Amino acid sequence: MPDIAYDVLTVEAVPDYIRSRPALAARIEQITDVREVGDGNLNLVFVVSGKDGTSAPAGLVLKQSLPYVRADPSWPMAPERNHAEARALRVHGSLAADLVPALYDADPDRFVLAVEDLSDHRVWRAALVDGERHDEAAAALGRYVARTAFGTSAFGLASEPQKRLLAATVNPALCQITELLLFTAPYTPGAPGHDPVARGTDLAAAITAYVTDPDVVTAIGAAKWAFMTRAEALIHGDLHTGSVMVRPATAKAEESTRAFDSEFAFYGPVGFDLGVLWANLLLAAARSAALGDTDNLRWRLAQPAAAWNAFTETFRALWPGRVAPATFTEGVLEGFLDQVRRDALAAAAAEAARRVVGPYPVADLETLPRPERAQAGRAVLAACRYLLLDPGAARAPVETLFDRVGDRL
Ligand code: SR1
Ligand code: MG
Repeated sequence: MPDIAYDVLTVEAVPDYIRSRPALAARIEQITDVREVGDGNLNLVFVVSGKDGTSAPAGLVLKQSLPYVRADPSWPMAPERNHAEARALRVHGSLAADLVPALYDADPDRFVLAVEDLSDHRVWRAALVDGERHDEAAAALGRYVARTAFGTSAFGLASEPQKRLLAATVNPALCQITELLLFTAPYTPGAPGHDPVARGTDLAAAITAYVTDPDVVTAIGAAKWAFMTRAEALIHGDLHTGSVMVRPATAKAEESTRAFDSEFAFYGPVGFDLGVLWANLLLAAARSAALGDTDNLRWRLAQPAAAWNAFTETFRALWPGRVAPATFTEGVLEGFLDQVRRDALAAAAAEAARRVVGPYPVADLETLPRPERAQAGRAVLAACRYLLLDPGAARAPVETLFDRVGDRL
């Protein structure tokens, strides 16, 4: 294990750590339970439960970045990603407080941030794997993307603060992960993670055909260029269903959806967030198709349009508040939304394909029995080819687009 130049938290060390941070000590006076629950690829995550000063239940979550990838300690990774996440949570929290976890504290020296405990929620991907339906989640995420995109773009912010925010949120290390895993390694023989037989010989031929198709490679290269250069807004940067917490409605509370884990946030193309979300809904749909679960398949194929419609409605509702309305005309809005849609299509294909081809697969497919898994992988690649290359896909309304995707699953 590499040497670490700062103290790494353990379950035993968490109570003293909380006592050392005034913003946290004020929230939780008596700690009754600490659990390490990190199951992502990168960080340590602790859920802390106890009581506040009035003996009412209290809880919070600590997230600490390590100087390497947790899932692969041989891969060094700057812990400053924790600062990127704190910055994004502050900004996104100011624009969409009901759709992200509240930020309680950020410790820049030990790369720890503290956020609201969402233990009454669960990760959306796990809920999807279990066949649950959260009817408001996709629309909530569409609103989240719209509010954070508008509010950090040059439409919603004056020129100088917008440029200052852009400069303060560059996130090179995490952008490089995405450039490598989504847009480069799958299409580069010899690159780390380029291994067409890693997922079994029954998928290898379909993978090789896809990643060596010159039209696919060119379309992915264009999407990579957009990802690297189109600095439209402070986007989440990794909005897959494992970065979303959901809670069903109860007698006491409404359904809730929160986008978390925004350490990949940077100024990028707004369509990237929507495309990554669409891709993971497509993977969930491929699971339903492989299991012959037609009800869930239909529901899952309808979710990308629910996200898109909420995104466009919310963005249009914010549009009258834009800066410089004389030059940011209705035509500019329509052109922007069309660009977002096209970026989303390509990002969806890049994200869905890398989950079939590359080294970070998803439970939606991995927990299927073997023959169904290979079948679902082939179907996802056929859908990606449609999204990337079919001229009809570029024009179709999002509802129709995902009906056609469904024809391929
Ligand atoms: C090394 S990080 C691998 C993946 O996990 C994150 O959630 C991102 O999706 C990244 O691509
Ligand atoms: Mg993550």
